[in-house]
Amino acid sequence: MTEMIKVATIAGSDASGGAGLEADLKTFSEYGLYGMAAVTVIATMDPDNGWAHGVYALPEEVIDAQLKTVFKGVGPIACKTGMLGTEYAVELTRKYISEYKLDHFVLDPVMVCKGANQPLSPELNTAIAQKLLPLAEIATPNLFEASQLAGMGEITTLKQMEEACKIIAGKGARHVFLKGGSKLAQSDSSIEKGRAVDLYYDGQRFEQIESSLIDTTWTHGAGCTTAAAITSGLARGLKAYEAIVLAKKFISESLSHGFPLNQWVGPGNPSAWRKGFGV
Ligand code: PXL
Repeated sequence: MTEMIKVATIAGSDASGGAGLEADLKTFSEYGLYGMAAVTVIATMDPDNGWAHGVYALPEEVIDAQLKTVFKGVGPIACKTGMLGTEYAVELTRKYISEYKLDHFVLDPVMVCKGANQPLSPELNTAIAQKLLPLAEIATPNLFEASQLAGMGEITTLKQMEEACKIIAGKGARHVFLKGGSKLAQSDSSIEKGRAVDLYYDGQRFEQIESSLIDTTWTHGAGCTTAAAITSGLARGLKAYEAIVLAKKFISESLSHGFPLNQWVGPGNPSAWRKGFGV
């Protein structure tokens, strides 16, 4: 009997299935891992109201009980966070990750959902930066999240991305993967149109990770899937940079096979990675 590698996500549930812990678990599975989940909030979307998002936080004791199940009861080798939603979820996450000395912790600092342009709250963003960045093996902010974590204004150039990475690493993340994605080429004229440029920083060295932009609107859950793929790579023994490069391939494949769920939203397809299942 081969032993399964166990990983966990501490994240919100996306009832529509494309993002949040649903995306994480699907991704873990594609990497051949055993996935666990502690639910922090439940996100809903209303088809009678233009797909407006609702976010329902679970009570503190329910999150605590789930984290106990996951960390004390089983013990993952790696863990990621997604939408935490409340300051008590941030504090509980800090407590369990430090108590169980989890090295492979990937912090995806989710601050808004695509489609909901209201940041959850500035206090929450500060708590994430103060309590979770010091524990993170890798932080995976997008441009907006990086500006919040670094306490900078809007990030529109590669130079500002470098500055943000340095500040975020200074706050304790051992590696930073800052996703410039499709946005950067729109605001930094030195970036060739049609290229997606992300930046990796390990505290000393920068690496630009470039890919061609995938022309799709079906990108729901891309951030969650990327961070889950990075976590999976670490769980499988890859170094941070290797895990990121592999995760980029995984998400590119997923986004190349995205599909609509309805007129509002469509996810990538993390199972696109699995070639030739004969159907
Ligand atoms: O994609 C960000 C995200 C993360 N987590 C949950 C979400 C979303 C966006 O919809 O619902 C639970």
